[in-house]
Amino acid sequence: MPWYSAYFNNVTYINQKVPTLYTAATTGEFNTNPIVYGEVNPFIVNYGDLVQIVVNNIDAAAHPFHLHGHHFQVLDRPRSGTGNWPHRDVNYASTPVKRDTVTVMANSFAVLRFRADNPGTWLFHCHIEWHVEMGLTATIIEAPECLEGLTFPADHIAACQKAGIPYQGNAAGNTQNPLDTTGFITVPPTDYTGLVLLCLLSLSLSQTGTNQSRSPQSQLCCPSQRPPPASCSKVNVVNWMIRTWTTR
Ligand SMILES: [Cu+2]
Repeated sequence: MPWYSAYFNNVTYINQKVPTLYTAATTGEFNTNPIVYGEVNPFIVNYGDLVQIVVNNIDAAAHPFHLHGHHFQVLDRPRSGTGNWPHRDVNYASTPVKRDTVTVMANSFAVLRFRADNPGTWLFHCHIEWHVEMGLTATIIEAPECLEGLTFPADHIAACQKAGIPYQGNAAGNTQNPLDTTGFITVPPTDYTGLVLLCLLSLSLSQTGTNQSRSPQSQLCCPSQRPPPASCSKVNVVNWMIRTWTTR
């Protein structure tokens, strides 16, 4: 069976040796550099930013996109065949619907927004699980300055040790030089095993637990000593393009 891949902006998600949240926690100030995370489609978002995600779906099929860590506003989601986003914000509702999943129609687009007030490493992915295995996933590294030095429950570390998964350093587990990409996984697996999916699920479950344990007040607190960038009113526009999969 051939392997098919799917892409955001020509990049397909490839699972790395070190889970992304652990890399964010253990690479110091390098954690604002997307290089340290490997080919997980990392997007760095500053604390407090209003993030706008535009998904241009140039595929002939609809894809239900799901974001971890937030309920985003759906500002626009026109019907199939509309084409790409016209690069202008028009006629958005003053009280947009909020969802954690939105189906982006075929050959069309969606405009989504959320406030970056929940530090973490959050996956944005198609919810057709086979498409997750094909790499139709991106990773939002939200407020990395708040993730530096993050500590983990002992049973999380024990689970990594039991499974032989490194939990420190960059994507390949390099703790001396986080910018050294030696050992990064750059080639997708050659079979559909479900293992990638299992790993993603375990990561998202642990993050959900962290999210739920926070009080409303602490959601606005950054545990880091590093001051957050002064960009709280900025709108980051991220244009993510979905490409039809191709055989490798
Ligand atoms: Cu899909």
